[in-house]
Amino acid sequence: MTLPDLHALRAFDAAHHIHPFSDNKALAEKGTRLLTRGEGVYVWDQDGNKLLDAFAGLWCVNIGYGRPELGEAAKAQMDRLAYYNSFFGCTTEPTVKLAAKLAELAPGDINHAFFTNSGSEANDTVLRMVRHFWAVQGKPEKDVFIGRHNGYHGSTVAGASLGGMGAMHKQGGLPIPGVHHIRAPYWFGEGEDLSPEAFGLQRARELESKILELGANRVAAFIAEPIQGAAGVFIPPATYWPEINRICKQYDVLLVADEVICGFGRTGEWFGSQYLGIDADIMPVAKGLTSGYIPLGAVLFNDRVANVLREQGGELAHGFTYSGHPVCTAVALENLRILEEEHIVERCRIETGPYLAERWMALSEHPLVGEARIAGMVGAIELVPDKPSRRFFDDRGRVGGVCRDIALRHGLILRATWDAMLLSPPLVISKSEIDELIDKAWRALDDTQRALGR
Ligand code: PXG
Repeated sequence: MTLPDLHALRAFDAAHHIHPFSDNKALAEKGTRLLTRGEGVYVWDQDGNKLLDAFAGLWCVNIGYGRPELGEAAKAQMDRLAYYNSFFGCTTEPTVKLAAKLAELAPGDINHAFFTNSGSEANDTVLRMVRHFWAVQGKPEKDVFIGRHNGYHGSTVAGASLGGMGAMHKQGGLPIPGVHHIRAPYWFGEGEDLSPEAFGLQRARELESKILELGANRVAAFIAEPIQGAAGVFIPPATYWPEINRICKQYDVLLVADEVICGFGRTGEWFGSQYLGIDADIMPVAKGLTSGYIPLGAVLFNDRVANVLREQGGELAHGFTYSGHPVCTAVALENLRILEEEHIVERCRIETGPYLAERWMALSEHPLVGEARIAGMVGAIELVPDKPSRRFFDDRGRVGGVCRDIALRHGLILRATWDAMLLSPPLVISKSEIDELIDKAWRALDDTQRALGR
């Protein structure tokens, strides 16, 4: 397609396409960026600009762009059997193989998969299945979920309710009844004078207080991201998750670790639960499961939950036309094959992840940076007005937006949440590409500093 055609498409976009999580009026006036091609860690836009995508699309393109094997797997499956459902006692070969593969990869006795099309649908599935799990054991009153403020679990009714995003709750009458939220272990923003360790314990114990307030007989599950992503990559203090494990066990509350971002190598382990030592009963996954090449999510369950659903659950009154879509599961299998056979997760853990961490953490020396943090290949830097104080800018969010736009002009895609710049590159990023990423980040920080007149 020629360039003028691409620009015409942007006009159609403004006229006809409503974008998610966007001020659509402002966007139509400004014009969207139209991405045309991707290879490895790079994407190209309508003007031919080559951009280093340090955000892996939307936390998902773990194997990088442009791997032909995934398209070939999709085509082979489409040619053989483009679709069949998993209802009426049926199944398909790639879907069975994927369920078995996930049982092998997932920690402990998490051995069972229910397939969805997205992370949001996975979390809607969690809500319904967990309530059913307790109800069929004679505990229908054990139906309350506890999530976290600024948690992100998707944009469907249950997903957005389990999440704790205030702006989402304001639209559409959310959260639904039976969902409560506790505060997050966001030490940089809220830890005040406590040590990270003391703060981690304090925030974990908010779960215990909430369970006691509501009554353990009423609390069905606690849901949280191992590392809170969209909110700003909150890497919890080391004391947080062991205490959460203890509390969930003590009060017999199911622990749901939302692995949609952390799953499939993001932290250098296959799952964030392994990286942080989380004893999850249930793990919703999506994104990196197919590296974003095709939509697919799943809920992974341990033996305890699956056995109750099987033995006592009766007919499961839940499912989607595309639960276990064979083309999507074939693509996922190919993605997992590449992650495994090319040792991508392992390399991220022992070689490229530590190198990225060393270089990313050095950004904390920049006068604009209040903190740098990273786990495997997911990280953040906090931009601050006054380095040692851990204080936010008064007009919170503006400087992050300025830095994001400047980074883009340097050919680097970084995500901004408020004034935190977020990092989540494809896991295949090489050391020289990491050098390029960091050089561009430094330049973006310097230019942002200049733009602030400092
Ligand atoms: N759980 C987590 C932890 C997520 O990050 C979802 C569930 C929902 O997945 P789907 O596939 O339904 O989108 C997500 C998605 C952002 C951003 O701005 C993050 C997500 C989605 C959209 C925007 O960082 N994460």
